[in-house]
Amino acid sequence: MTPMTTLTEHLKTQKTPESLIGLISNITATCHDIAKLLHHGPMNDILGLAGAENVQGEDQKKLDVISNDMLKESLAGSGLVRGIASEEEENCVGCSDVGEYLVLFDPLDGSSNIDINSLVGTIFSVYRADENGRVEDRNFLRPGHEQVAAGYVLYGPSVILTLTTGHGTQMYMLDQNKGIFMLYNAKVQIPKATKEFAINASNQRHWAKPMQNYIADLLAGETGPRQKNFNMRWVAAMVGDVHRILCRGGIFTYPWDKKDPNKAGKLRLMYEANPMGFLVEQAGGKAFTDTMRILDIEPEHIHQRVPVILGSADEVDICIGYHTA
Ligand code: AFP
Repeated sequence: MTPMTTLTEHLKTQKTPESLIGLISNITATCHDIAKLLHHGPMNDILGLAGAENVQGEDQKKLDVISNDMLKESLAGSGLVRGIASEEEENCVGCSDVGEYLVLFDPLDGSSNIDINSLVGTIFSVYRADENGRVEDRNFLRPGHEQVAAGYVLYGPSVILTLTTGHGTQMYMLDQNKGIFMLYNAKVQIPKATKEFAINASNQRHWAKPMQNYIADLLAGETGPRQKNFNMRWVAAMVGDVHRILCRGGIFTYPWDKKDPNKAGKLRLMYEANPMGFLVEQAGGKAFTDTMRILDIEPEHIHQRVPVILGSADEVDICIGYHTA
């Protein structure tokens, strides 16, 4: 049997700097600890609400808070990180004044799934720190195309790490006994065409006209203008929907809607759209708002929200076509 390649070994073949390998190992080791907590969920008294709201005005689950603290502590103690920004923290948190990296994360994406034992994940995004000294929020406001690494750990029937350092997208599976991530897909490739879409259809009446028209044409199936039948999936955790798309193609969208016209979308640019956009592009897919490439957005705020349309390249082009017509 061919020996399997570990995460560290594979990163070395990509000539990844030692410090970045150390940082990724730090993040994935913490995710392994989060996976162990999730595994014993109901026995650990970690389910349910924490009794507070995060900066986005959303109810925090106990596990949102616990996993945020675990990542914050391990990254701060690594000596590799200048500062972190998290979906669960109001402002960035300074770590080491000489750390080489800035790390942004959503510690537990899809946390409404925790209590029903369904998919959740940790999403992270890494930039090189540019200035010495203390960090402020403004140091994090850089476009997604400057990320040096991005990934997620999906806590499902298997614990999966999907990672890019700009050399394609790879998938690794956690060997629970050894606590090591093993490479199993060295070149993730999203099919260009698809017959599957993901959208929270309960918001349909709130969508803008172009999204209404696009989804109506998908639903019309083979008798409509697309002349083929589409299937729909919705995990309610972006990490689960994006994982499916990386495995077998599809289009995922969380569009702007009129429900809360002051919000540009539901998903966060820095913790969700940028890292997922990097992974999807590195796997041959596309990631757009309704008008532009996500990775080219100049962020204005660390908690900024954006509309998201990502997945199979041809299908994203078609969807964007409805918005630019
Ligand atoms: P939480 O992390 O607060 O559960 O939000 C998850 C999420 O931001 C994203 O992962 C999902 O795609 C989306 O929300 C689900 O939203 P709906 O509640 O509209 O299904």
